[in-house]
Amino acid sequence: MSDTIKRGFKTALGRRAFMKWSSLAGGSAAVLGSGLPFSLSASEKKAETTPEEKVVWSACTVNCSSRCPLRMHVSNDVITHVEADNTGSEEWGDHQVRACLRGRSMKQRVYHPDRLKYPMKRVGKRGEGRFKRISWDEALDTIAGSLKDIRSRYGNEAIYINYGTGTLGATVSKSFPHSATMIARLMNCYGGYLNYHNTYSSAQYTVGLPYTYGGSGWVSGNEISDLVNSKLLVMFGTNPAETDMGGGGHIYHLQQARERNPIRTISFDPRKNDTTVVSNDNEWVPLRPGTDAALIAGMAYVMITNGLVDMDFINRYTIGFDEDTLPASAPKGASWKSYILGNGPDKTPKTPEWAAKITGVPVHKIESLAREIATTKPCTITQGLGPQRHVNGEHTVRAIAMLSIMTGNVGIPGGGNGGSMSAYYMPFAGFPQLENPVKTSIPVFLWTDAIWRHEEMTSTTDGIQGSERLKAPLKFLWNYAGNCVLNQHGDINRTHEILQDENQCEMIVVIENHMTSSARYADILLPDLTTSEQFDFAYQVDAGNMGFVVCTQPAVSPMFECRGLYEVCADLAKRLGVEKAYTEGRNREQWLELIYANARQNNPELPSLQQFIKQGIVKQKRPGKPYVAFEAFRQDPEANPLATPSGKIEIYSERLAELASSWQLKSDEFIKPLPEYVSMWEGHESELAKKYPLQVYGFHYKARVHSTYGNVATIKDANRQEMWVNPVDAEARSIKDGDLMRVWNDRGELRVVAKVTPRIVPGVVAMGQGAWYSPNKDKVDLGACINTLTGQRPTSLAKANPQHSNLVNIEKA
Ligand SMILES: Nc1nc2c(c(=O)[nH]1)N[C@H]1C(S)=C(S)[C@@H](COP(=O)(O)OP(=O)(O)OC[C@H]3O[C@@H](n4cnc5c(=O)[nH]c(N)nc54)[C@H](O)[C@@H]3O)O[C@H]1N2
Ligand SMILES: Nc1nc2c(c(=O)[nH]1)N[C@H]1C(S)=C(S)[C@@H](COP(=O)(O)OP(=O)(O)OC[C@H]3O[C@@H](n4cnc5c(=O)[nH]c(N)nc54)[C@H](O)[C@@H]3O)O[C@H]1N2
Ligand code: SF4
Ligand SMILES: [Mo]
Repeated sequence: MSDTIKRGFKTALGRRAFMKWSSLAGGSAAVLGSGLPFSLSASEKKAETTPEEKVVWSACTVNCSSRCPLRMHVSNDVITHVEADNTGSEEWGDHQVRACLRGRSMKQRVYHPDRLKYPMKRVGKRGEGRFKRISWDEALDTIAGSLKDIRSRYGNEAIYINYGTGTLGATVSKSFPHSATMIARLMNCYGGYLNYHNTYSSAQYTVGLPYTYGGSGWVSGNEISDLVNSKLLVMFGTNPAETDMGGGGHIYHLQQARERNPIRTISFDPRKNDTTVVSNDNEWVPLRPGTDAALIAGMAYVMITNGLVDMDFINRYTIGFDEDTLPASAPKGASWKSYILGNGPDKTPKTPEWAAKITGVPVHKIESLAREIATTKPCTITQGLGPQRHVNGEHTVRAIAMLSIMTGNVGIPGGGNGGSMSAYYMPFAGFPQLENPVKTSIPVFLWTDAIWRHEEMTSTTDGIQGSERLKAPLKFLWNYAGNCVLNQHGDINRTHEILQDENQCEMIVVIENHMTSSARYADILLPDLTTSEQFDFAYQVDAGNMGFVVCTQPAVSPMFECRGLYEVCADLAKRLGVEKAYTEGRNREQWLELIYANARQNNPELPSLQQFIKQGIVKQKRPGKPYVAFEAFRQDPEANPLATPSGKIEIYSERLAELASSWQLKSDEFIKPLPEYVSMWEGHESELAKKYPLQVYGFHYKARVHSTYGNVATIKDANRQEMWVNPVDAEARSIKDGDLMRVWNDRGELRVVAKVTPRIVPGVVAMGQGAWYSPNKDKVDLGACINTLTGQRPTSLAKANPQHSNLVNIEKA
């Protein structure tokens, strides 16, 4: 075992290793403060040496926004089973945060046979999955050598940290955003790296909605617990029963609110999703994917022609509803009302008949729902992120907001702004970040483009930020706790092609727990510790009416030659000559102490660190009333204007009109100042639908969080990977429930079992996204990963991933 490895074992802090380390270090009391916070009490020490069971706090830090606490039962340095939070009570706001079955299966991930054990280097072609075991020294020397070489030839802009959300709930081992990772810290000491902006989750939302409401980035809706004040809940593509499953997740708060206030719910979704089936007073309104804006235009027609629009609200708080409130720069006929009534450039009234043809929702439904939504006040109108993960997503998010605006529900309790529901989070602190000397940033979805066509990419063609253009090709790819090299990025076969050319992207470093499809494309593959093997803080930012943070502690010793990221980057820093800047003389425990001290400054109610470690979890009920978005603006719009150019809600956006004329757009690309319905280049109205008549998308599935947990056999067995097919589409193709199907388009082909069900609208098929890509020799994906079928063409405004907008055909295999 090399010195480096020995050092790694010590500093990577398995509980035993840490004990040994801290007793060897001797000075740990001084280092760690008088309370010896990270070492064990006498009784705990006793437990260490006996085979008796001990219970260690940990957490599920994946990207499902629940970040559930876990209690690892350990015997003889082996996890025997996993339990959920046992603190608090049944009371909402002091509740137990009960992990879902995925988190409770954490043991299966820690001990999975595909667990990466040693550093490895690639010996076959990229993606072939042939590797050779190497030492940590060789691995780190190779990485440092490659960084020096690539930097000297292309500069720091050629180094990129890929999107990865596998541990975004952690602090030291945090994987998202890239700027908060230890890799970013290391690269910032070494001249920087190419940034990304936006996310795969919500780019169309975070880019689109601020044009209506101002500011930049995420626009929060009313807090989910504010639903106790509502009379009607209208959800567009919202499915917390699957996407926010944990005991601290949105579904729990939704149910709690409903128990207190059993309101009727209308769910617009191509699927009757799991959230919609759980309550009696839910109405499912199926519609075609990517057509929400048409449906809303049709409802707007009913509201406008029947005098159901809240004109007092419109006149005081908005611009661009009618011709009188259009900004001076706007042409005649550019208002929302003109668009809806057919007095705009397209001369098409957006009647319910017009909307019914596009959406598939019957005329009488559009009429009756428009009346109900306009006359039931307060009404919460909200959206998940499914509706925006489309070619026209930036328009859809603003169109959904139009319903809240026309009905005057913005800024009041029980109402909302049409955005996603928000949640309280308790103040805490993160790992202090260093500044990135490189300012250039690419849209997150365009990293493969940055490999092969960087010279074409400018601010007006590809949304490059921080610089006019992209000056260097992407040559060095860091990929930590992410599966977006292959599995989660668009168009797997195209990505494979791009990555095959080793002269283009020259080095791929993957840091993982398991042999994922992305890991197979690594040049150097590093085995990481799991959350169960290291000290960290796991922090909940999306917690309904109660925030919490967990002190995750090593349940078992580091396995095999796995090492923690902080320590690995410290060893790389040494090789790059930036150790002092990177560590600032601190080890992991000292950083955690500092972070906790910062957190206590932000949140004086936190207990001492020693107490926190002992109790494992801190919870805080939200003080005061649930958050109501734009409440101050509603109360006094002159004193509290929105952060839009006009200070008002901008139904017509001059800024978008300006982008539409200054950006270089292809003939079928579009940026419009109004939230109009625009048909998609890959949708049911496009030319391609003649060849591939079915729309397909991958919903976020309870079997996994993206691809994470996708290799846990028991969960897989309980949630088969299957494609939902309407009986009409199945019968036309003689497909029966349970049949294996061939699914294909010009980009790829997969095999998946049919679930024939009326819970999906005809003309549309769907399956869980995130299944593990596993191609046969003909590149037919037997794992049924949706990204075998998706594309790499970005949306017009956000330059984002329209991964829900795809056409395919299916037949019995
Ligand atoms: N077609 C389609 N594609 C999509 C989506 C979609 O809806 N449709 N959704 C998109 C969205 S919203 C997102 S956020 C992305 C998510 O994409 P990713 O961020 O890539 O998410 P995961 O697939 O969960 O990959 C996380 C990886 O982290 C690893 N991991 C977990 N814990 C640890 C750890 O402690 N250490 C290390 N080193 N690794 C760890 C897991 O093994 C897993 O491989 O996918 C996007 N892709
Ligand atoms: N179990 C589990 N939970 C997760 C995740 C996971 O992978 N698994 N991923 C997490 C992450 S990172 C994210 S970003 C969120 C994602 O959460 P979302 O993006 O909200 O999840 P989706 O399943 O893509 O979409 C939600 C609903 O929108 C519907 N939908 C799709 N297209 C349209 C449309 O055009 N119009 C309308 N009205 N509805 C549409 C889908 O059928 C689905 O029921 O979930 C998080 N939670
Ligand atoms: S997957 Fe999500 S809901 Fe399930 S345990 Fe993990 S954090 Fe909680
Ligand atoms: Mo996401």
